[in-house]
Amino acid sequence: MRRLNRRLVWWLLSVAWVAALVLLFLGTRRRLDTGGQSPSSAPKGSDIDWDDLWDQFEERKYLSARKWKGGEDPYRLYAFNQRESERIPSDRAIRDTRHHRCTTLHYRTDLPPTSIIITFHNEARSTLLRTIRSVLNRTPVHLVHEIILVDDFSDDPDDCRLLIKLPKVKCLRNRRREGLIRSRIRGAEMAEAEVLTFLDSHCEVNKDWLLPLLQRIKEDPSHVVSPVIDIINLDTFAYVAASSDLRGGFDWSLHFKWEQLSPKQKAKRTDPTEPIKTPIIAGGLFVIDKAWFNHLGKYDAAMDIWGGENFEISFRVWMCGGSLEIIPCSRVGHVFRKKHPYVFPEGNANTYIKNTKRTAEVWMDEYKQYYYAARPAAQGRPYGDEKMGYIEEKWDLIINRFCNWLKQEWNFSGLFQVVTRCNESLYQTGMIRQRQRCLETQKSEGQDFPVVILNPCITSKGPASAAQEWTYTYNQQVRYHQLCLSIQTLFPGSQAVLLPCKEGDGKQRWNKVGSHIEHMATRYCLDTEMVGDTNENMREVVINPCESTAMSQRWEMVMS
Ligand SMILES: [Mn+2]
Repeated sequence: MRRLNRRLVWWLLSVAWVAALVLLFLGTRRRLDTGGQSPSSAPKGSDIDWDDLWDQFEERKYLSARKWKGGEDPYRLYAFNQRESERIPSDRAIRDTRHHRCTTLHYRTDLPPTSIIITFHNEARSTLLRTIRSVLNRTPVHLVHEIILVDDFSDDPDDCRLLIKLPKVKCLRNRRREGLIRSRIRGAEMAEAEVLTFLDSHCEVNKDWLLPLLQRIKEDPSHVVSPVIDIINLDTFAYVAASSDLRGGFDWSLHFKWEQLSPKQKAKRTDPTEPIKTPIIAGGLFVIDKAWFNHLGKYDAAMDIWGGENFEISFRVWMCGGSLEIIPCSRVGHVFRKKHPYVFPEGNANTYIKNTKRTAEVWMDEYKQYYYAARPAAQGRPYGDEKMGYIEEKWDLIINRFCNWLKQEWNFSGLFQVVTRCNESLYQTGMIRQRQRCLETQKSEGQDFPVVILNPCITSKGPASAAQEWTYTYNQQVRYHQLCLSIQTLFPGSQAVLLPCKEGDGKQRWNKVGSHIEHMATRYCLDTEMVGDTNENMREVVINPCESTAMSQRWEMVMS
């Protein structure tokens, strides 16, 4: 009996062995079949396949490593030390630069996988490979749905094509030079995952970089998040920790710069792992929910090559009720260079002017004069034929989807001013009714401004109904043209009056809470009282302590 068992075991083992050989053979064939197509992808496989794929990937050959000659300039092609980059292994270890408290955080187990989009034009093979390899080495496998390389018409078409042998990597190649912006749009359109991660092509991601970013998006998909960007030294390729007390800022010429948090803001930050809200993102590296990216209208596709797109997308995110954050527990290194190594077909300065001018024209309204003052060369410059259609489309987008910038509890100079017009276009118009009667304005002799009364509603459109037409604005004013609903005194029973609107006057702010209209400064409710004791139709409009059962405090805003 025991002998029979042993035989059975041997037999089973032999079958398993043959089966494994057949599978291995098929697996190899499948891998070979996938090469050379565009767009195409590496085979899907388990983690175990990954090592296998790395073994097959002939790194030295891909890098076409060669001996550097004495007089050769290693900075010539890429404006960083190419020789040093080639000397450093693609999977080198780097220091974990996070605050030690980050290592104690726990992340959700249901984080969404992401499509990582890396666009490049004539990138050094060594830095591009290190970017990809650091992602594959330092990201949980199940969170990387795919890595989409968008080769923006590099001189050598093989740069991208050879890399699809790596796990999860796909390659798209543009047929002509499109620039970063249109390349990213192309990558995003092809992405299969629900979250998009944009990475630059000369980065190295650090330990657990992706988890806190995805976590933030899982919490609220309108967050657009960016890591702290560490510095990879362009001469030595040393990985250096950047300060995590920085946020993005800009001057009126629309030049991006890093800004120190103020001492007050720093003092408020008791938890170093908390996100830092930022007016502007640097633009190279960020994570965004795909549906939200599409909802915002993606990028301005008429922008060329590089630059300005980070302002444009940042303004859009804030104005449409999202937020931009730097997540200190996420660290990604980036090779910062002193100049662009590649060619701008229309010239570097011209392209930057065109792109930022589009941003100013589309988003900055009267504040664009500051832009022109800071960048006089932009005046009279062309900025693309699609301008008008683009602007109209974007304004529709904002108005339809109701940006709620002011609902954000905070603001910052500069950007706050930029959004003024956006907010002014946000209002609702209609009647404010109490059963069959409506708030009405009535001119009266000897008064500077019309008085506010309650009169039977007029539903047919015309001059009569105009006196019952109110506008409720984003900043909680109840307006009749240039006049705002206000009160005479802060005491109960005080009459509601119309006064010229004044921005920031608390007496002119009203909040709709259920069927009540609450006066913000006093917390009393809009109420009606009979005048004298006979005429039921004549009621005056006052404020009184709120009472949930009082019919005279029930209002309906019939707004469009
Ligand atoms: Mn870069």
